[in-house]
Formats: sequence, structure tokens, C-alpha cells
Amino acid sequence: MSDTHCPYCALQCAMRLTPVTAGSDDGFDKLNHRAAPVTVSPREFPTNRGGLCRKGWTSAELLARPGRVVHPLIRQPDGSFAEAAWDAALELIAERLRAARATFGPDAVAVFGGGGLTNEKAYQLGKFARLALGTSRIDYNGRYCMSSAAAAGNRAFGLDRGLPFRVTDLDEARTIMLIGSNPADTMPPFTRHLEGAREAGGLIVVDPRQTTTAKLTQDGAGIHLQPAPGTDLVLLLGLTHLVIAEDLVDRAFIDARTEGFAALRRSVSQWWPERVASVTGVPVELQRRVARRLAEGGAYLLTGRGVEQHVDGTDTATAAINLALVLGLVGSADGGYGTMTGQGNGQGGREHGQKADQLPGYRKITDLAARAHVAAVWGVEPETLPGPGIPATELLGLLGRPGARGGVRCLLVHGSNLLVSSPDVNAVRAGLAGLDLLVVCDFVFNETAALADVVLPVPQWAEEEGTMTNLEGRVLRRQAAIAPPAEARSELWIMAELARRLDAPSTWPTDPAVVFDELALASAGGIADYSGLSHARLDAQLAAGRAAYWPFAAGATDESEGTPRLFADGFAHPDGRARLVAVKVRSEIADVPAGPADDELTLITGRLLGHYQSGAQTRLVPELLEAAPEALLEIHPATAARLGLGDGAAVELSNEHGRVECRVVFAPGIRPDTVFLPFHFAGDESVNRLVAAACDPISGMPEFKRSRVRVRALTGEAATA
Ligand SMILES: Nc1nc2c(c(=O)[nH]1)N[C@H]1C(S)=C(S)[C@@H](COP(=O)(O)OP(=O)(O)OC[C@H]3O[C@@H](n4cnc5c(=O)[nH]c(N)nc54)[C@H](O)[C@@H]3O)O[C@H]1N2
Ligand SMILES: Nc1nc2c(c(=O)[nH]1)N[C@H]1C(S)=C(S)[C@@H](COP(=O)(O)OP(=O)(O)OC[C@H]3O[C@@H](n4cnc5c(=O)[nH]c(N)nc54)[C@H](O)[C@@H]3O)O[C@H]1N2
Ligand code: SF4
Ligand SMILES: [Mo]
Repeated sequence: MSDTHCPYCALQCAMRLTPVTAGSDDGFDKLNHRAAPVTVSPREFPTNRGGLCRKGWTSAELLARPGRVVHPLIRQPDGSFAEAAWDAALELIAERLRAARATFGPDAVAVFGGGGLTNEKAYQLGKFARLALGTSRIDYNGRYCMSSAAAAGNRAFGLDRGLPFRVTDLDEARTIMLIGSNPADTMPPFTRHLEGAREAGGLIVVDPRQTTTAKLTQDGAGIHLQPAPGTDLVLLLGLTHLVIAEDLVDRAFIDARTEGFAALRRSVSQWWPERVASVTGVPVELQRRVARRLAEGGAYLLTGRGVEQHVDGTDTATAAINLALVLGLVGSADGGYGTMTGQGNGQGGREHGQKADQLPGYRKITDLAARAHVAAVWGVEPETLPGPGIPATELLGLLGRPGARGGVRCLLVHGSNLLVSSPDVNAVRAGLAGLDLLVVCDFVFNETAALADVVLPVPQWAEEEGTMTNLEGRVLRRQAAIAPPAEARSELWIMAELARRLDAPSTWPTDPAVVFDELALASAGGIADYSGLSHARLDAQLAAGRAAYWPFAAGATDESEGTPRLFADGFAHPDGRARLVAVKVRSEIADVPAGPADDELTLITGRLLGHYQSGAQTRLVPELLEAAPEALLEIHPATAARLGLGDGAAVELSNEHGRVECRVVFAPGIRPDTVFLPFHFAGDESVNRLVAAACDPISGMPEFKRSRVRVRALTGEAATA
């Protein structure tokens, strides 16, 4: 029996795994004739309150052998894969890495990490890239996820921790405004923390669709605003304008704790309610109701991917922060701003060095003192550390290009199915095909692995030790319940073996507890300081019913829970003040209030309850696949009628980037100018064939949430093919 946490999202619901004893049929899924080696039961924990979603309940299914990669695989000249010995696979990788480095320099080798990796693996991956490969080119899928909110948090507060307060603080809220976030589908047990606000009539949901979460506002529980996709920045500037114009702001807080109010006030002055209504479609009366409600106190503003995954995502998150700041909500015990971190370790994964510009402890790789500190922990000279790399989308744009001109020739992938989840996947596919070496470490054979030269099998969550940091910055223990398949090897071991073959400096421990101790040292004094923690300390905290929130510095008392609530006494800028950053609306958004041209619709993308991300894992779980076997395009019935489409009709979506085939499903709650497609599916159903690689210039976040598409009926042969 082991106490651990769910393998999927950042809520990290607590669960207990009980190995199935031989001869018992507890773990046997009779419907699907698959044996899961453990049974999952939810554990009482503040975040999930004993709840799990469908994905958590079925997570053990994937531990069963069918569908898993259990041997190293090497691509053969005929394109097929053959099982190989570890030594042969590692030698082949080392040889090609050495060759690429010798011919084109270290930056011809790149690493792509993931927000699902434990802290230990994320930390070691950053160290491995900088020391063993000597490359600056490491980035990860968190770029697609948290980068805009992180950039906004860093510039406003000097620090980025998704929720700077406990999840359970939300229970006391009078008002919770969810801006582009659909937790009823993406973190179901989280909705328990929305109950208080609902009872107070104060759940505000901002989403172009009537989502499961938006439905929670019905019957007097709150308000649903449906702005045109990509106009949230205008809406937030308008709300800020209103609270200033109606003198609802907290002047004392603004004066004592922030900088930049005068410029902010000027920047919102042109966003009067009628103008905001014409751009966003949100009626003036609703804008006023929301502004006044937020000003009544006890309010939390939470952003999600719906507003962050835009070319102006950083500015939109900034506008949400500004609104929270002028209302005096941030750092108080009674209100705040937060972003809903997505992946299992989306928080820790962005703290310990797998981001292009970052060293462990959320240190900047350009900061000389940070370089000196981390180099000393690693036992190398600071000059040997490469400088900042480039963000994920830019990195993928260099795949397969000539190495002599800065192209990437070798790519190591740890924890991302980037061929499904990246923007403009047609271009990504071409880039991957042009590489000298693609290595994918995974436990499932996903779409990206199918293009690899070498696939290396790694253990899964229930088979490994480590730590994860949840959406509120709470460090959790992942504990192994069962042994991995005989031929799977931990990524810590893989990195150690490759480091040795590449004559890397420093030491390469393979025990997660030892790696954690090194991470703790490397993070000491940094923003995300874990120096007071160890696996043993975390286990003791858990046993005593105490949490551990970072920063958790060395020397913390036995009773300490670290820092559950940030910013109570000051912000992380040297002067302790938050920055109100005046942001502008891009002209193309302000000038085209009517949305796309007549024959086009705005395409937004996102998630379904039963699938996770690229679907690499959940499409293999029969129960989840049966519930949602294909990508369905949500379309308003009136729009469908205009296009001559019946419910269930087969359609083609197209734009200059590619085309997708799928069927439609009527969604009376979506804006008529907007259609929605989930991104959990591959091949002809892969929505990222239609998504441009255009990115936010500050964060590098791709515009996943606003594309223009033409939708037409697929008829005859095409429809039945
Ligand atoms: N079931 C499930 N749960 C998950 C995941 C999963 O893949 N599946 N992934 C996890 C991860 S990594 C993440 S990042 C989180 C994401 O969690 P969420 O942010 O809740 O998920 P999304 O569905 O991507 O986007 C949220 C909402 O944004 C809306 N939206 C789209 N465009 C706009 C816009 O322009 N403005 C506004 N206001 N809203 C818009 C969509 O309609 C959608 O309902 O979920 C986590 N949990
Ligand atoms: N159109 C559109 N595209 C999107 C989004 C969107 O809303 N719309 N959302 C974006 C967001 S927020 C995210 S987070 C990304 C996520 O998209 P991806 O990066 O593709 O994430 P996953 O599908 O979770 O793929 C993770 C892979 O890593 C494997 N894995 C899990 N744990 C480990 C481990 O410990 N080690 C190794 N080596 N492998 C592991 C899993 O089996 C799986 O194959 O997608 C982005 N793409
Ligand atoms: S809400 Fe997230 S952490 Fe909880 S069971 Fe579902 S996927 Fe797992
Ligand atoms: Mo994400």
C-alpha cells in the first residue's frame, strides 16, 4: 500500500495504491479484460477532499502491459522498430550526439522536457542539458501552458507561484472569477472549493462557451460572460476602468503596496463600457455588475489557458493582476489573484531549470550570482554554463534545419507528445523527419515516439519515488507502489549513463532522494527555495499532517509549513512593491470587433473531462476512449444551419496551415461566431494542424485559443471514408 498522488493534473489529488495480490481479481477490469496491478482509492486531502475524477480513477489501467513500451526500441533501415539492449541503444545515442556536437557545435542538440516530470527529473534534465550536452537549447511543454501567467506574475509580483495561497482559502471566498478556465472538466474535485462563492451568488465565469463550469453559475449562483475569443484583455481593461471611474479601488493599498497607478489609470481611460461592449460583446450592465461585485471584497480572480494561450496572453494575465491589485485583493487574507497551473508538476517543472532561461530555484540563467551559485553546487566553473536558450516553438522551428546555420540536428524528448500538442504540427512533423537523431523517453508509444530513432522505456508514476509541486506550490511526495517492468529504466539512470558516455563533469546520482538533496542546495536562496526540504522531511511533514509550501528555507522550525500565503508582508521586487504594468490592446483586436470574415469562424481549442492533453495516455484507457472516441466540433445550431450541417455531420475545417476532418456536435451554449475542438486527438483529427506558430513576444506562448477556419460539409466519398 502506498500513498501517492494522481499522475495527471496539477490538482494532484491524493490517492492510495494497493497492489493486487496474486489470485485476487480486484484490479481486473472485467469489461476490458485488462489486469491493473494496483487498485486506486482516493485519499482525504485538502485539495481533492477525497474526490477523484474519471482520469484518476482509471489511472492504474495504463500500468498494465498492453500499450506500454517495455524494451528499448531502435528504428531499423526499413522503418520498423526492433527491441534492443540498453547498452546498444545508449551507445548509438551517445555516438550521434558526439558527432552532431563535433560537426555543428553543442547547440545542434536540443532537449524538450515536460511538466509531468518529477522535480528530481526536471532538475536533472536541466543539469544534463547544460553540463553533459553543453547546449543552451532546452525548453519544455510548460511553455505551452504556464508561460504567459508566469511572465505576468514575475513582472507584477517579482515571483510566479500559480496560487500564492492555499486552495482551501477559496472556500471562504464571496466571489470567484474564473477567466478562461473550466475546472469542472479540467479539475473536477476543485469545484468543491467554488461552493462557498456559489452559495454567495458570486461565481463569475468568463468563457465563449457555456462550459460545465459556466453552468455552475446558473440559478442565481453567479454570472457567465461570453466575450468574443481573444478579447479578454479589453474586458479586463474595461473592468479596471469601471472600478477606477466608480471609485471602487483600494487607494490605501495602491499607495502603500504598488507602483505605476498613474500610468495604469491613463491606459484604461479609453476603455469605457460601451466601447468594451462593442469589442467583446459583453453588455454594459453585466460589466457593471461584475465590477461592483469584485469590489465588495473577498474576491479571487483566477486565470486559465483560455486567456493565457494567446499572442497577448501575458498582457491579459497582467490586466487580471492589475484589476486584483487596484482592488487591494492580492496578499490579503481575503482575496487574491492566481493562475490555474495545469500539468501534474506544472509548478515544480517551471522552477528547477528545464526552461530555456532558467537555473534551479527559479533563478535566471543570465544572473551572474545565480550562475556562480549553481556552478558551485555542480562543481564546475560558471563560464562552462551555456547562456539562455530559446522558447519551445522557436526551438521546434529549427528542427531538421542545416546544423551549420544554427539548426537542431538531434532532439531528446522527455515527457511530451509534441507532434500532437505543438502549434502548426504539419511543420513540426517535417522538422522531426529531418533530424539526425530523435530520442523519445516514454512509457507509451505515442505519436512522437512513432517518428523516433530510439525509444527508451521509463517507469510510471506508481513505480517511482520523487516529488511533485501542486498548483498551490505545495511540495508532495510521489511514492512507488510496485516495481516497473524489468527493462524500464528511470530517466535519472538514463541521464547518468549518457553523461558518463559523454565525459560530462559533475556527479550524476540516480537515487531520487539524493537528487532532491542536490536540488535543494541548488535552489537555496533562490525564489523557489526548497533548501529546508528532503524526502525524509516531506515524509515527516505528511505523517504529522503538515503541508510544505515553497519557499521552504533551511532552518525552518519543526512546525513550519513553509509559505502557504505569499505577499502578505511584501512582494518579491527589491522594494517590496507590486508593479502595475500598463498594457495596451493590439490594434488588430481593437479594430476588428466583429470577429472573422463572413465565411470564417473563430476556432478555439481546449479540453474534455475524460482525456488528458495529447491523449497519449488516456486514449489507451478503454473506458475513457469509449466515452469520447473522436474529436467533435462544438458548433452553435444556428451556425450549423447556415452552413447546412445537421447534428453529427462530417466536416472539413481548413485554413492556410492545414485541414482537419471531424464530425460536429450541436452546442447551443457556444457563441455563434465560434467553434470549439478538443486537442486530445491525432492524425486527421489533430486540431493543431490549424493552429499557427504565432507566439506571445514576451512569454513565447503560442496562440492556441484563437484561429480562423472555414468549415464545410464533407459530402459523399470524403464523408464516409
Ligand atoms: N480533463 C483534462 N483535465 C486537464 C487537462 C487535460 O488535458 N484534460 N490538462 C491539464 C492542463 S496541462 C491544463 S493547462 C489545464 C487547463 O485547464 P483549462 O484552462 O480549464 O482548460 P482549457 O479547456 O484549455 O481552456 C479553458 C477554457 O478556455 C475557453 N477559452 C478558449 N478561448 C478563450 C478565450 O479567448 N477567452 C476566454 N475567456 N476563454 C477561452 C475554452 O472554451 C475552455 O472552456 O487542465 C489540466 N487538466
Ligand atoms: N490546440 C491546443 N494545443 C495545446 C493546448 C491547448 O489547449 N490547445 N494546451 C497546451 C498545454 S497547456 C499543454 S500542457 C501541452 C501538453 O501536451 P504534451 O506535452 O503533448 O503532453 P502529454 O500529452 O501529457 O504528453 C506527455 C507525454 O509524456 C509521457 N510522460 C508522462 N510522464 C512522464 C515521465 O515522467 N517521463 C517521460 N519521459 N515521459 C512521461 C506521457 O506518456 C506522454 O506521452 O499541450 C499544449 N497544446
Ligand atoms: S482532477 Fe486531476 S489530479 Fe485529480 S483525479 Fe482528476 S486528473 Fe487526477
Ligand atoms: Mo497545460
